Amino acid sequence: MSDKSSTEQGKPQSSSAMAWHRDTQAIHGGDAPLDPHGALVAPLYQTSTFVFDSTEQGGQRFAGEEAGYMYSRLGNPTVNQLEQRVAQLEGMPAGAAAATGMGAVSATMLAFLQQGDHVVASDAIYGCTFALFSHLFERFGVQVTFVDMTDEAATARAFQSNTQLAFIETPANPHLKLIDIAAVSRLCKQHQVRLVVDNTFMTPLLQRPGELGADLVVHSATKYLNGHGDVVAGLVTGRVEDIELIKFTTLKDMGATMSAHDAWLILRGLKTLPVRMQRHCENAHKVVEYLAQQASISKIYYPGLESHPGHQLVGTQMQHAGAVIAFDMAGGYQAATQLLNNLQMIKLAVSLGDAETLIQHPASMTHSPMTPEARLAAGIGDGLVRISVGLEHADDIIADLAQSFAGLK
Ligand code: 4LM
Repeated sequence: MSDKSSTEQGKPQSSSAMAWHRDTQAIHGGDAPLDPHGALVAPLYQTSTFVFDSTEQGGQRFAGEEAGYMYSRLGNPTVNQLEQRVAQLEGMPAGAAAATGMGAVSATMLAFLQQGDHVVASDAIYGCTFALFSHLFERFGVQVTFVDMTDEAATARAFQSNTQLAFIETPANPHLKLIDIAAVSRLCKQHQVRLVVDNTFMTPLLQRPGELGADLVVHSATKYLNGHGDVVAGLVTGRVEDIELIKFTTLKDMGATMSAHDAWLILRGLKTLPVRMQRHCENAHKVVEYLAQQASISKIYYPGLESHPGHQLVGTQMQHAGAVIAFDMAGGYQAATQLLNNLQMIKLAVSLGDAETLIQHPASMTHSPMTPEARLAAGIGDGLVRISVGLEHADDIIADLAQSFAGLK
């Protein structure tokens, strides 16, 4: 089987679509010509395989000599439309969709790594990304140095002659550590290392890492991009050659590709991304103002607060502080547990970016794959709580928090 197809996949974005406002790209990005019935909404190509006119045609498609689809793991029109839309939003030439955010992270990293290579990674990342980099990569002879990427000198020292990739999340999960993407990108360029940025918490509406020098931008599309809590999915965008390598090696052969149905749901979700993000952010501001008055909270982590390290990046690197807030309960694990257990409307669940406000306990949930030492080093304590502020009326979110804070013993 050829490693390449010559379908629409990886095709550079048209210049007119790249010039649209993001609100327009969120709705029309990747639009195909009208379907034969004139349906407004692009059809869902819920098919595993594609029929050839002749044996010769099938052979030519597999050889990459004729454009056209072959098999949905190798490419699907619905998935391709989503890939193009997200690439446009990120301002990147091409995109690849994965079955989950972790599928996107692992397919992206593994496409460029081999035994003996080294990765420089931020010490503040999602728990399963940490597990992938530390536990799994080690088994395959790839070493990762975790470093505080807000410290430029320490980051510079972490690069080695065999470093192939650098990986950051900003704002980072779970407590919103901010990293200067342009500064890390300069270091990466000096060392001829690709920079991968996980942009899940911001979405391309609030931050476009490609414009700041990132080579590859990954997403858990499970979160804001879909926005409705009914899909797990991932995306990566970047240069055409890099995306083709990811698509036709790690994604194709390891098989973590996205289903057409999930792509169709995310295409629908994306249409409201700009209005959802605006409301998420407005609500988060109100919630953080409320949290700031609570005596039982010892520390709040929110990039919009002037006290937050890296706050100067809000308004420059990132257009807004976003809608995820973390805070330390002065009473530690017990107080955090009580607060979470007494909520009524707010849902106690991992994930973020949904219409529903979600709250969780990182040390025992999203960041439980980290070793206690790594959690300690990253400042993820047992009293830490993370809230993803949803789209409900802000007064109702605050009222639920208020009744739970009032009940703390
Ligand atoms: C959570 N996060 O935090 P999939 N990158 C970032 C993430 O936050 C996540 C992933 C990748 C959470 C999941 C339970 C910054 C996930 C991985 O879950 O594989 O789509 O994304 O609550």
